[in-house]
Amino acid sequence: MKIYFAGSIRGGRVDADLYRRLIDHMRQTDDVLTEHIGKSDLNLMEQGRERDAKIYDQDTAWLRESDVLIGECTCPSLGVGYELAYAESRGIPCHIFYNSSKAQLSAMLTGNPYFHIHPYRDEQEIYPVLDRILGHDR
Ligand code: 6IA
Repeated sequence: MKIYFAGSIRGGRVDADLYRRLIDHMRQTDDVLTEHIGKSDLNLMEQGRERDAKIYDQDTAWLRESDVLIGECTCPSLGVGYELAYAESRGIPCHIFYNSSKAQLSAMLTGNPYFHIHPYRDEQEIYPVLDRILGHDR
């Protein structure tokens, strides 16, 4: 499966290591188009309209070719919210994970029956759910 993994970048990088572990897990069996989300050395200060336009074009192209969007939404991110709406408008299945002991999700996500929402309290709960979504029940 082609997976679009969405996680916060300019919204904050507190969960970057978690993103990397989730991406590494999914990469064992599937194709993660957005591996960079888990990188620890992203230069968040680097910006510019031209550069950002390239990022937008690339990410929306990847979204259109993905089979599923997996979002980690504990750390709120405008970009991830946008990607979720973009995926919904194109009928791409969306699975949203968030740590319910650390964050409350926006009602615009929890209130929308299109989204599959997976609250967790411990990271280890995520992996079997991911395997089931990707069709790798172990
Ligand atoms: O609003 P945010 O920056 O938190 O949005 C994060 C989401 O937007 C992620 O799921 C990404 O798919 C996408 N995104 C945002 N910035 C980038 C990016 N920047 N590269 C690729 N995808 C991005 C490169 C680093 C940049 C900060 C210089």
